[in-house]
Amino acid sequence: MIATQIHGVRGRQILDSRGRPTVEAEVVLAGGARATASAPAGASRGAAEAFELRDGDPAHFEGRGVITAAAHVSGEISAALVGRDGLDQAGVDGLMRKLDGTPQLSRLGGNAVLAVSIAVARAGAAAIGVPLYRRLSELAGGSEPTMPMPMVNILSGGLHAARGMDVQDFLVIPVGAASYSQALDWACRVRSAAALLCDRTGISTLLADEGGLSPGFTQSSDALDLMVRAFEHAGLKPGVDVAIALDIAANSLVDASGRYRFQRAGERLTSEEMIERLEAWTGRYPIVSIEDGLHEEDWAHWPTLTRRLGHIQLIGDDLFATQPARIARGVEIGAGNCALIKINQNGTLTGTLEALSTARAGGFATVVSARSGETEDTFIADLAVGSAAAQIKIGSVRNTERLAKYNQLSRIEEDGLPFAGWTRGR
Ligand code: 2PG
Ligand code: MG
Repeated sequence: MIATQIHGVRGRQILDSRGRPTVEAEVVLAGGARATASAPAGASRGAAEAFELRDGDPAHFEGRGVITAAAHVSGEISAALVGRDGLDQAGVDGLMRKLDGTPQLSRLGGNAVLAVSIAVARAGAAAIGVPLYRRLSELAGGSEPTMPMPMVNILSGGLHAARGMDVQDFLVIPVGAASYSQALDWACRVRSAAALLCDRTGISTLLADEGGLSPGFTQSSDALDLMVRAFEHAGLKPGVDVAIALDIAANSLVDASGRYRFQRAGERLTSEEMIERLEAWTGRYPIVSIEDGLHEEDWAHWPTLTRRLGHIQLIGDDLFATQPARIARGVEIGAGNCALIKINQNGTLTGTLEALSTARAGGFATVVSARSGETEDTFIADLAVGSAAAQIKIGSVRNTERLAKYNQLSRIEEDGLPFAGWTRGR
């Protein structure tokens, strides 16, 4: 018997930040190391994501239960993994994929497989007595652990705020910050300033799903104006200290005819018009990053978007869905210049690390990202540092499921790691 051999794996149903069930896995190694980990869940989802297995029983959590997925963890997955070396991450992940037997992990559930995958990584790190980010750095091929630049949600619309605004996320990137802790300080100042400005004009300051505000503007330009005013109110220079990132989440705008529908503003744009709109905003506002500016299957127009706006960061989220093959296609045709990395879009840690290295090899930037449905699990903080992704997107600086990750980064920062800073599109 070796101490890092998997002794047992258990699954259970817990709740996420929207009060919806999700899978937690608990892994015990033979030497006594023990770890739990849980799967996040998205609201705006790409078609190429790993499958989220839900029970569909209307009498139990409105059909959203994950009892079946949790049972797969305690049953089939546990039976296959017991006795395997917990330090053989690629072997463990490969075995689960094989056991599942489907391209999108739809039989056992991507939520079941992912929870086990990251619990194994955490248990392995505990067994050998190293911080998780160090273990992840090793698994990522020895990248130098680096503190990521955070992009922090300030205003929400789309599926994260009952479609109160057309654009899903307005975020701040503290581009001029010299350290992670300074970036966090500035982001908190901007978040407070935005709330104060909303409050003064009688706009509700209740929280959207990721802890952002949702002022419910009809025009996206009003939200962009508010961002700039919040920067100034916080005493920070727009475009120098702090800049704007957008997540358009264009998938959720497309109507049956393939047009981009800005429902609140009463507009329907073609792909060309959408590109022009993004270009106009970028000319008028200090925008340095735009995510999912076009639909996930609008491959025909992504290269045009990239030619026109490639001086800033253009992120593919639903477009790539953390699938190495889709990222490789994006690199090949010039669709965007950055890949969003979400562990549950891929389904395993090994697959996620492969997505990261595919992006990096193609010269793309990377952002490790949380989902709108999260738990107190802080895995992605260690992943962003260990893989040297250079950027992280967690949501707003509100709500414990978000703060747990920011706080984990603050703990890691004590180890004196270098800060990625901001290099693109200022
Ligand atoms: C996104 C994410 C996180 P969701 O679109 O980038 O903000 O949202 O988890 O709902 O897909
Ligand atoms: Mg997105």
